[in-house]
Amino acid sequence: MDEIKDSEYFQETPYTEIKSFFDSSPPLKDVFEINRKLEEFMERNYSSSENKRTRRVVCITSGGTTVPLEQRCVRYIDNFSSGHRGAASTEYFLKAGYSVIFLYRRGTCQPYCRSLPDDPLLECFEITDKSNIGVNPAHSEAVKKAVSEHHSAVIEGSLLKLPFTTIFEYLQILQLIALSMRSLGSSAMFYLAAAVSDFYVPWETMTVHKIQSQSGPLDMRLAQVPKMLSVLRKDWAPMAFCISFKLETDTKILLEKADIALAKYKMHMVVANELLTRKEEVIVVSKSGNITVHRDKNQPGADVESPLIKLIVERHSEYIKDSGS
Ligand code: 9Z3
Repeated sequence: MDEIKDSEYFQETPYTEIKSFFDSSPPLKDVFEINRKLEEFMERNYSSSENKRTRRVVCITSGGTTVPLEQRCVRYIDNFSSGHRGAASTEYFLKAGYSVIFLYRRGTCQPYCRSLPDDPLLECFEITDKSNIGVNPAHSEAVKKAVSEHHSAVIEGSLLKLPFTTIFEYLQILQLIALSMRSLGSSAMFYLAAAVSDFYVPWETMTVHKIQSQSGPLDMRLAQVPKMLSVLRKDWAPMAFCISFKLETDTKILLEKADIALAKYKMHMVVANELLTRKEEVIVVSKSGNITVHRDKNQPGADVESPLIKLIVERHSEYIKDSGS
């Protein structure tokens, strides 16, 4: 069994490490557009003026981050995540009345698209006569449901989708989102299901051009990605309700690791899951004890996210009540 060292409990990420990560990251391309979308979204969903809606807002992160090996990137290291957890959770949070900022890896599973075939454009549509195109009847129910539910979330303005690819983009956008949600106080929630790289190549030490293979075996040293969870809790959005995920493939260390994350990063909940059984059950770890949440096996197609989000919403309501807002 992996030995978990005491230092893992007590070491906090030094601010200098976090600052140097951001200072040395390549600048975010669409920063103005992202900030504009965030401002518009917050204005629509949360305002102190009485005649406007005041809603709970959750930032859901989804999919894996990449670590480029070259600045003009041909090769990269990836973190596994299909995005199913984030997409399904988005649907359940919207159903529960939350507004959702969905920070997702480009190309991964999207809300309301889970029951569509792998290649929806080509498989769901067919040529009906010479000039028209229609929905293949085999998929018409799934398409109708996906389109109408997605459209109502978009028209209502309760779903904002922001894509990322690299670890640099992910952490920079997460910071922008957190700072824009700061004023929501305890109505804000972070549900951090993205699979985030632990190691990366700092931009300034990265080769610009494609690494050449004739130089023999590749020998490279990866730096540790500073953990941003503590700075999210302490500085970016100190009143927000924060849930992180812990993924392991060895069940023997899963709960121990989740306990460490709960204490070290002062999370309100840690959702512990094992790779092979992640769609069947998760264990919610919090100060008040552990709760195992299962998918309802008697209902075909039932998701583990359904009871999971129900539990989280209950806990968030208690948190809002206790914090007096
Ligand atoms: C998770 O544990 C997610 O539940 C999964 C979902 C990635 C397993 P899918 O997208 O899978 O439905 O295919 N996410 C967090 C993974 C992670 O990187 N956690 C870090 C860690 O375990 C903490 S931030 O150290």
